[in-house]
Amino acid sequence: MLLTMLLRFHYDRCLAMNFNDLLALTDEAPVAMRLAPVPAHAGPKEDDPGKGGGDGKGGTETGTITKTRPKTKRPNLYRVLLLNDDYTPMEFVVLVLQDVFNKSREEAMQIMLHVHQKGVGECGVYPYEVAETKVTRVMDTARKNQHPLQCVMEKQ
Ligand code: TYC
Repeated sequence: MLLTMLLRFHYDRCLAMNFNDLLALTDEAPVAMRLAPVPAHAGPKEDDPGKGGGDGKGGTETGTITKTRPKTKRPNLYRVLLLNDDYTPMEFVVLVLQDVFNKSREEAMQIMLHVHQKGVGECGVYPYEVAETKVTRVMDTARKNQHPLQCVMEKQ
């Protein structure tokens, strides 16, 4: 009878304890567990994977936010210039400006007159290979027609 009462008392005490109290009674529980109560929520929130828990497997994953820069480089530009001379006919220069540089008749006339008066004038600004092709076309056309017209390019 006494044994039954003792057992009953012990059983009631155990029911009144929470899990941490029970852990504190056992020698198997690690010291940290016995001293510190387990927080109700110790892991990362499922809807907030970026905070605290890393990949959810216990690691601490860190991310680096990098701003990606576009890898496009602006090409070097070259001015294509016509030089004046005393022999190339004005009409030939106007036709070249229309054909090679895609100028309107009026624009071509203006550029030709500018070169005629000032000695040099700009036909356009282009990336290296485009400028080179235009210079070659002007020089080839002038040579075929036996005109001394000169065309050059310079880095802008
Ligand atoms: N000066 C030339 C003439 O009087 C015309 C000319 C204009 C020639 C422009 C070249 O790039 C030039 N016939």
